[in-house]
Amino acid sequence: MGTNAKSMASTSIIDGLEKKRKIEDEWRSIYSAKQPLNRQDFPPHFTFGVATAAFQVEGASREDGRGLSIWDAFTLVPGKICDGSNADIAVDQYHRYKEDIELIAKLGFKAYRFSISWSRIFPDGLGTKINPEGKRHYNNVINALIDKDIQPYVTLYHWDLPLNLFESMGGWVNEEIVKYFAVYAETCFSSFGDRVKNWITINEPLQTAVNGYCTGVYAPGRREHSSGEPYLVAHHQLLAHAEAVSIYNKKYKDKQGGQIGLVVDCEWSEALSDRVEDRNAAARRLDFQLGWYLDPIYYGDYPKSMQEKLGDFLPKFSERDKELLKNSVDFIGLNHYTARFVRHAADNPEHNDFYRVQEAERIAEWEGGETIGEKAGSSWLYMVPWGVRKLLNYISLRYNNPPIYITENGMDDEDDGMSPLDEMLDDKLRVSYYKGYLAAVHQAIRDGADVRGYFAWSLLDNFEWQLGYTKRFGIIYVDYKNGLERHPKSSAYWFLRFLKAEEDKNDKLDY
Ligand code: GBH
Repeated sequence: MGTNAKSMASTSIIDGLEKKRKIEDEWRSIYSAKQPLNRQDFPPHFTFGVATAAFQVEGASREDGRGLSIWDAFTLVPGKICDGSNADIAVDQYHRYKEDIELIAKLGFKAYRFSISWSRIFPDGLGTKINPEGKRHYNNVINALIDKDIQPYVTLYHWDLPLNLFESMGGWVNEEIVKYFAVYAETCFSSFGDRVKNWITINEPLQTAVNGYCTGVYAPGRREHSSGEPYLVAHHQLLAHAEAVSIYNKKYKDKQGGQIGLVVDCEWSEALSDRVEDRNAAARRLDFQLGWYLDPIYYGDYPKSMQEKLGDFLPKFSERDKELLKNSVDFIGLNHYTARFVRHAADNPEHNDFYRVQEAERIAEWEGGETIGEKAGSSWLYMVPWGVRKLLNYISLRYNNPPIYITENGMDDEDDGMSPLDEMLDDKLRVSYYKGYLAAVHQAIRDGADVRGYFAWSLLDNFEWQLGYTKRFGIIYVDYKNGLERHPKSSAYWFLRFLKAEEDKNDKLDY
């Protein structure tokens, strides 16, 4: 870097700090005017729920005919999971679903977002023979929820691809997968759709594309063709989503009266300065996280910035694909945790894929230690409540005010095994995270965003993918050393008060 470039970069960083402080000041004044919020401040039909995913909570990995998934195989590869753990037992929700549902009800949540394990329904993924035990299990879960007046929000795919579909055909790189996903999805609609009115096809296709097929941090751990495979994988996930939705709309929707959507994940990207190249970099990052999936759905093709940067690596949609994809969601599910400032960085020939070039553009920490927000347990997660307001407004503007559910939001604590239980249960930082983010969601609704629901991630501490059990995202603590006992944290009691304020201010969790 020449001297010139260097001094430009440092001015840009100083601008960034000023900008950050200004945004924070503005947010602080809105935030303090809003506290304390409670459920009544949100629209009456707004849904409050909690979320989990099958692989992270179920366990019972080899019971009742379940087939293995790519994550079962991945956890066996030495070095992939930081504490060497696996999810064979996880937090045993497969056997404890009644107790967990009881807790959800007691806390006052009216919805539970969980995912179905594809390989419990079709052990080899091929869709030829349904596993009756798998179907029975989810029937039990759904019935138990409805009994307690909790609406199931069901994700069909939260990363646990049947292993056979990877081993026999490469998983998501192969377009054939679309038809297997369609058979699985239809089986779920016809088996459970009389009671499930809220469907999500795929959770965070971005993560399967980039971490599954570029960095290799997630199953199936592919890195070999990182400049091409992620884009194929994303493409096929979009087509699978569209196919499933088209089946639902044609054959089930009228009869069953439900809605169906896609869950995308996105950080907020704030340009570090008003310089054009920084603004472009921030906009481009949003394209590469969100536009990648939502532009084909709302505008029929990938964002221009992706087409320009990726050329032939970006697959093309046929006219039929475009037709199927067009408006193929009733709502957008948004998983959102954190934000970054973004500063333009020149393409670096050392980075062999565009994903890494963009990672180099993100800024969360300044020299001297100031951060974009308070740090959570995971290295990527900083508390930046104003980011969710900006992101919701951005989505509303760009996609013409679609219905949005926040399908995940939350933060984690590090578990170093040293802190006493009392301390782990009194999760003050998590309470302030939820207060801040809910206030920002509330503000976005006032700004005009059509936000319909909010799900806290997560109901329980659970298997946090490559980080194993070292990070705890739950509002309920799980005691891994003592029979997986559940203990509500302060944040769970906070939600109870928030949700039930109108019913009984002194309601206590009898647990
Ligand atoms: C969600 O993804 C998942 O849907 C959920 O299953 C998970 O438990 C939750 O996050 C909490 O992590 O380790 O630096 O490579 C949110 C988006 C994308 C955030 C991948 C963490 C890993 C970054 N996630 N990212 S790194």
